[in-house]
Amino acid sequence: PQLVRLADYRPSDFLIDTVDLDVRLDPVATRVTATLKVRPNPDGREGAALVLDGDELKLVSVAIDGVPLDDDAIEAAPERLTLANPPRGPFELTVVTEIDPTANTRLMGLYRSNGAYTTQCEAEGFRRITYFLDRPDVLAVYTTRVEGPKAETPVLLSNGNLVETGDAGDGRHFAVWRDPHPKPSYLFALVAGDLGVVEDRFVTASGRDVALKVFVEHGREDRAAYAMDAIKRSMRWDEEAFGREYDLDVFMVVAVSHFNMGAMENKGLNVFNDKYVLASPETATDGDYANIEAIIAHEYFHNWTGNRITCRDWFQLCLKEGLTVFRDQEFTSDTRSRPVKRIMDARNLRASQFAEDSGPLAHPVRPEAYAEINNFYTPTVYEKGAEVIRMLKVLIGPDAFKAGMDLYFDRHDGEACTIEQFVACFAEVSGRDLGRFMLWYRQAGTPTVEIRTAYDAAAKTFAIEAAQTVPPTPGQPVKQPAVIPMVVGLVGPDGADLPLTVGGAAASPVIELTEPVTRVTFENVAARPVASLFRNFSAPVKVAADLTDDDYLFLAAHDADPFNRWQAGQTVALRNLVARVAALRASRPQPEEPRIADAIGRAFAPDETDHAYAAQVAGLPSEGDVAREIGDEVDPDAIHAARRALKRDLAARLGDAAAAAYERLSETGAYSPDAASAGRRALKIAALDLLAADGAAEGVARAKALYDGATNMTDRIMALQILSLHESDARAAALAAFEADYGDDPLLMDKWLLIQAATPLPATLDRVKALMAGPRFDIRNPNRVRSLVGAFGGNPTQFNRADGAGYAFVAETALVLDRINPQVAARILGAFKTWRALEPGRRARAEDALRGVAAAPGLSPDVGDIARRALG
Ligand code: HT7
Ligand code: ZN
Repeated sequence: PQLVRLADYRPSDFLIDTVDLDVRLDPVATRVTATLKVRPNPDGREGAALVLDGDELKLVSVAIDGVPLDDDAIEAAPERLTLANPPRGPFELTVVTEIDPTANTRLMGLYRSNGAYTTQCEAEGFRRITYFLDRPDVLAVYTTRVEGPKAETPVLLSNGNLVETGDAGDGRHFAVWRDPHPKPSYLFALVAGDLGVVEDRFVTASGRDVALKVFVEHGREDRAAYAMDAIKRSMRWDEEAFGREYDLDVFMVVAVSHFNMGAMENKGLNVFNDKYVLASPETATDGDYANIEAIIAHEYFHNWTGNRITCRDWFQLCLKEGLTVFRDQEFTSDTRSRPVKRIMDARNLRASQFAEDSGPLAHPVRPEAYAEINNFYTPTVYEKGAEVIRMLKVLIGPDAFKAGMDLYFDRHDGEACTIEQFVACFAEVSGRDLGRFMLWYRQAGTPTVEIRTAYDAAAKTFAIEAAQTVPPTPGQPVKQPAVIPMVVGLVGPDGADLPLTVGGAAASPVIELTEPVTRVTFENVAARPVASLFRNFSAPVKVAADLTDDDYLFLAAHDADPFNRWQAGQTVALRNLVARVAALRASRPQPEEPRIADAIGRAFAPDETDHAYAAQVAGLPSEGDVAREIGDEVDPDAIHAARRALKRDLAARLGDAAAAAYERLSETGAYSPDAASAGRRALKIAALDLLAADGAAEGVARAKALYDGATNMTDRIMALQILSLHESDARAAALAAFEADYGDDPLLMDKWLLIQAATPLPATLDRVKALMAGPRFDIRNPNRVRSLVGAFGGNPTQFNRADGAGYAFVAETALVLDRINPQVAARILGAFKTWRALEPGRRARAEDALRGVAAAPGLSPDVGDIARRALG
């Protein structure tokens, strides 16, 4: 396969200053006339041919300055339009193409779903609409005329401000939109259909009156209020936290049902997967509300980090994605609970990014080569990309970080930038050399930091020795030490932090690990402390410290850092789970650690008021966490059994406390999605989960009662999820009732599909196959595919069935889907990202399945790339 390499970047030979698009909508033959003002790029090669990108395009005509070109002046193919001898100076190029939006099942470019037209252009979808220099460093001002039938497309939208509407005859009408901000083609959008709208307004800090519009399917308008509220709060927050104002007269969000990802930040016209817009207490869970708020914020924040300042090339994807994730994390931290957000982000990073980073698909935050860019919208680029920025802030401090961001916005507004240009802003304001810090962008792999501590009672010193290693990853066998900010505290015997003194002076809690081994000795340490390491998860690393379980239990009770207080309990539980797995595999009795119940049980204390935080404390490490901790020869069944045994043990010890907490926290009053109320529900469900551990009859009865009496979707879904874990009449009845009640609501059926696909029961695979053949599934809808096949791929015991049937099913489904939607098919295949860590039997079966995919004829670049890289 053809690899695109960062090292081969060169500026475009031509620039396009303006784009006039005339789009005449038709279900199967949409005609697009693109009039482009083109000029040679002074930084490009003189005399070069003009090569425009295309993808499955049908060319109708080409003209230069109004003069049609003969066939021999052009070379036209569906994937390329070449003009060998374009004019040497500026010229106007008019290209007419025809496309079939109904046949577009890839959902890239212009497609039609449920009768409405939508576009998706990131990363390389614009070339499926017209021939273009479809690369992010070609910025143009767009004017778009959309024309369609009044009856089917009363709503006609594109980027920017509406400048004209009118009748086009024949029952058709048109709208002209002009976006004054130069943008790359990937930010272009067009939406047309018969949609309902919810409207509001926002006045920016400088007094611009902005019309806000959320477009949804008719009849769903009553589910758009939360998204609208989140838009307004995001706009205000970006003004206050980053000094960024909105810059058009209208901001629009459109919810669509067929969408490859979560949402898309098209300039002034964000297009969303409807799952991340629509919410009501009866149909959405607390998690849905939190996702909607975060994703609305994320896409809105792109207006500055991504749209006003964009990427020079797709290798720089983390420039906009890592930074925008960082910004949405900060928004959520300010809006909800900062410690809880940090814990959830760390959990998520470990589950998705650490897993990716330790397997065959590992790549740097800024990759250096790709075969298919769609496969690099990954947790590494997004979430690790955000962690790198967070480390930068820890290293240079909040004031310099703010100054660096301001400089970045001032200096690069309207440009297409690189990571080097971004980091240079922080180097400049802080006066620091950040050259070595750049390794975080270049080196893949999660560093491990091994810590040794020593207290010298006579000298009253406490020494910390930190040894870092970065593991080899595909294409990178040898690594250099990273620059790792380790934020520490020394917790004294009374539980209070001790002052930090080094060299006779007050020391910063930020220790910079820059060498293979870094040592620091704290002075005047009156009594043996317990080291609290990597407070607030100050770096995305694995930590192996010489602290004892006693030390961690002490931190779980006393650490002033809420992240590490949570982490300490998790570490003890994780150690016990690893020991339990080893015992199971050696047929030894299960090792018990009764004090885990003390750490976890704190969550259910009657005087606990921070319920959201307590819910995190009550949660055990996941099966994936245990698998990663074990590292190789992983047996998912043993891990599942060990975790179940620990839960049983905890249920026996904490049953009364959990039951009391469940009663105390049970819902009174009307549902509200706010963070405190959601936290209360989360803790209640954690208590119920423990009470129902191992299918305990009393807990199952409570879950059934909660399901039957639920007054909101959070309780209903959580009860269903708990009931689904074990075969029972209550399980079957609740699943049947849910389908009967919500069968006509696809987003609720997604939850129903997901719960069944994620169940750790031997019947799961057969049920998933049956569901796939049933009426609630549609392979053309990515949400359905993710809910059923994606969730199955994340099911630790059933995807990893010892007989290999789980692997075969996902591989076969990916091949079928590849013919319809390669991007989503490639995502489904991501289930194999940790296959090499499995025990030999499963490993061999997973490899067989992957080899079958790789050998299949006619693979898309998307699936071919994942299969080949997964096999290594
Ligand atoms: N920038 C977007 C990423 C994206 C995407 C979205 C929908 C469909 C296909 C897509 N390809 C890339 C979303 C974001 O990160 O904000
Ligand atoms: Zn994004």
